[in-house]
Amino acid sequence: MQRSDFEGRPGDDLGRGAPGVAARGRGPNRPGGFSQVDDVGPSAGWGAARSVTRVIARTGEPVRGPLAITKMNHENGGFDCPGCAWPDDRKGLHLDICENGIKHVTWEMTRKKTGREFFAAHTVTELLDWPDYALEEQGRLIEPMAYDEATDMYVPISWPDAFALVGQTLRGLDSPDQAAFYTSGRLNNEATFLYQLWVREFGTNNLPDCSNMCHEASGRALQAALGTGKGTCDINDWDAADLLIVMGVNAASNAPRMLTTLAKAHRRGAQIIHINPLIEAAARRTIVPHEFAAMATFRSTPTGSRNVQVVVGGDLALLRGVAKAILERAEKDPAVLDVDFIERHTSGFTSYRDLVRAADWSELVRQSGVSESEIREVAACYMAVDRTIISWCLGVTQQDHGVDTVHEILNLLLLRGNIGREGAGPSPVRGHSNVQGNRTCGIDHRPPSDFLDALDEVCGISAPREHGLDTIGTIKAMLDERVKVFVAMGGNFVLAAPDTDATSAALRNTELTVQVSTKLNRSHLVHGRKALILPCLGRTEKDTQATGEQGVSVEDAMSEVHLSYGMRKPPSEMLRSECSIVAGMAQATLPDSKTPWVWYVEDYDRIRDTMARVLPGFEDFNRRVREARGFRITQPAREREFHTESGRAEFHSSELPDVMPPQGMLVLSTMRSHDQWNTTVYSDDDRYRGVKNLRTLLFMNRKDMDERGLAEFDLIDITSHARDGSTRSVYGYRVIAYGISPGSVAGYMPELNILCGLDDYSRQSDQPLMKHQLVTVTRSPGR
Ligand SMILES: Nc1nc2c(c(=O)[nH]1)N[C@H]1C(S)=C(S)[C@@H](COP(=O)(O)OP(=O)(O)OC[C@H]3O[C@@H](n4cnc5c(=O)[nH]c(N)nc54)[C@H](O)[C@@H]3O)O[C@H]1N2
Ligand SMILES: Nc1nc2c(c(=O)[nH]1)N[C@H]1C(S)=C(S)[C@@H](COP(=O)(O)OP(=O)(O)OC[C@H]3O[C@@H](n4cnc5c(=O)[nH]c(N)nc54)[C@H](O)[C@@H]3O)O[C@H]1N2
Ligand SMILES: [Mo]
Repeated sequence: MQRSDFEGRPGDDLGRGAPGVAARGRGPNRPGGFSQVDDVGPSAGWGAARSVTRVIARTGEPVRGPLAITKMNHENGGFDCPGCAWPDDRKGLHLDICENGIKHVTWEMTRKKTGREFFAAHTVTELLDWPDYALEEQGRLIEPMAYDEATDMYVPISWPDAFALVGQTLRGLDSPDQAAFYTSGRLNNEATFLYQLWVREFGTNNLPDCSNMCHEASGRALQAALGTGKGTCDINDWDAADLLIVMGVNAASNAPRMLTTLAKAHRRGAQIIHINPLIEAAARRTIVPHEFAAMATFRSTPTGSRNVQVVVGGDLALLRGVAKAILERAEKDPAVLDVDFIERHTSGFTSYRDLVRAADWSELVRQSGVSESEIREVAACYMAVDRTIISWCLGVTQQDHGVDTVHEILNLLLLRGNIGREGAGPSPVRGHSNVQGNRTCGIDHRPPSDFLDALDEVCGISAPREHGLDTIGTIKAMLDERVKVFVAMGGNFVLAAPDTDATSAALRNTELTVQVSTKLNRSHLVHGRKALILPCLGRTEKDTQATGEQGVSVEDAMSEVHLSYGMRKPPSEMLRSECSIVAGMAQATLPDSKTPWVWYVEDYDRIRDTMARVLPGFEDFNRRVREARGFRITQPAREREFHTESGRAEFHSSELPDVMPPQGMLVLSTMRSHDQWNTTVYSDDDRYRGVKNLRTLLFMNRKDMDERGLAEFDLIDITSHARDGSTRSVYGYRVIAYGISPGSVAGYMPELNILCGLDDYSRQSDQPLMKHQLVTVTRSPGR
């Protein structure tokens, strides 16, 4: 049922933070207004099919799109879905695919091309006024372009000249630390390895990446507590768990193939608890995509057994409450703890126990927004089963105390020995399809010294030991001219990073920006005094080098590494692979380099042979990666071998943070819609949340609306209050009544990055507080 149907386009009311710069990433508003629908039905199924059909029709790929999809995530010769990092089905199911993966692939496969004629027809200043959607809609970038200041246009440049410009500018710097090298998590392992090798041979660890905004907190906590930066579970564990706790993930939109696993788990009687300020689609029911009978009869399967609605930022308090209930029970019934495991394998238990015992129930309830009885029910559920997995994503990590919350997840698992055995353990949901592989292969601004030692020895370089800049550090350094060259392997930095105004000013302050990309985006328009756009092959395309067609490897969220082969003819002969572009830039930068850049690119097996000698767990890489579905990087923590200082898994005792907003303020959490891939917005709909044709919105609890005298769809202004006292506003948003925890509000990234001040980042992880901004909400004046 449709609650309301407004006339007029919401876009008309937009007051934006920074004209010409701010995210305007909205899809094509359809005439006929926007709406919110009450009953959105189960996830996946026919709604998904309709949505996919629309995207395929728009990219003009009605035949090649669907054909390509049958080759996706296949064990023999297919390409890895460039979408999320959820592992492939172990049985190679032919339809282990999802709506959003399909959108993602067809987005790359468009027939449209953004060639030199396009750039000759538009100045950069003019393009800055285009919506983001329209920029990407122009199609694939097909030849290298350089910014020409005299005409304010991008003009063609040859590959050798482009490389020479990069090389000259980098060599002209006073120090290698005056350059920063960003990675978006799609870059394959081989290109990643060459990229970091180039950067370190050049002499810096300035390797910011999207992970700095994503799972930095998870990596830090996991490393400190378990001696591994990754989750320990694989998909078989998911299939064996009795209880799955899913925290701060919108699985139906962002890891849709997880729904199949959740549906299967529910059928075999496992419990599934979702912890989220919103009740998301995955917490309800799904139609499993490869179950044709279910598709045909609309038969859906539940994917959740309980929802716990925390307040934004309240997860740590909730988990501590669960631990408190368990420790209370343990006084009478010690068997609820895995005492043997705690004694043999952990350290820090007593101080953690004392801390939890001292915690005050009323404070835990206030800080989590969850009642004591509900917290106790979660604890009872946890104590009733043998095998538990806790999974989490950005709702947990993009918080001031994200590292502590991940530690608390681990504490809870350790209490009952839920690690290093089948069906149990921590299992973060990673983001980009190869973001985990990027870290494994050396994208790290704080590289471990044993990695650098191995790199030096095998590659004959002397890598710098000093830590480099992360995302926030890079923006600050560009602002005050400590960094003068910014190179990006993919991504859309200006929109993805916090504080859009500051990030724009930072990029504009540089001597040179280099973007290696597949499609035009805002980061090409907000550039340095000189700028290059270097177009690359996508993952679906054949990568042919001197010795023939090349495959590239990727690592999924569960540490499985496998090969991916493109299968389509590239849209232009001018395109180069990411490996080849890195090698070209490296050669131009390091004329005396002993690294055989060209030789590496001729045959990626040669890169893999070097990687095998540098990276632990990659022994015999070329052979193992060619086995069916590749191999899993060994995980000592999975075997209860903890590479921490104490040699044990560490309980971590942290203070309970105060996450409550001051009187009159709300806490804003920013997230993705269903029809979006990070900064790429496919349409203005958000199907599972029942929203049509509207992105400039704020989900708010009725109670908070009533307090402010707001009715649904009223126009509001949102002002954020940064730590340094500065304020930032967006105007003319619409309020949507939603079942979100009182005191918490939610809206969409990347538009709302305007509100996230540059200094508002976690001191634990240096992650921007994208899920915890203090805001005030007022009715737009004159409405
Ligand atoms: N289709 C699609 N897939 C994607 C992406 C995409 O943009 N589109 N992006 C990829 C990337 S890079 C990443 S990192 C992942 C992101 O995957 P998600 O983490 O699912 O991303 P968000 O959309 O930010 O959603 C955050 C979720 O956390 C909840 N949340 C917000 N605040 C809190 C809180 O304080 N506590 C708890 N418990 N929950 C909270 C929100 O309600 C929402 O359900 O997805 C990846 N997959
Ligand atoms: N407010 C707020 N901000 C956020 C977040 C949030 O939850 N809230 N989430 C953060 C997170 S988790 C992340 S990961 C970042 C995402 O940050 P990024 O990774 O920087 O952004 P994307 O939107 O994924 O990048 C899209 C662009 O990548 C390029 N591209 C696509 N495919 C390829 C390819 O195969 N090769 C190359 N070289 N380029 C390609 C295209 O040009 C496309 O426009 O955003 C962060 N920003
Ligand atoms: Mo991410």
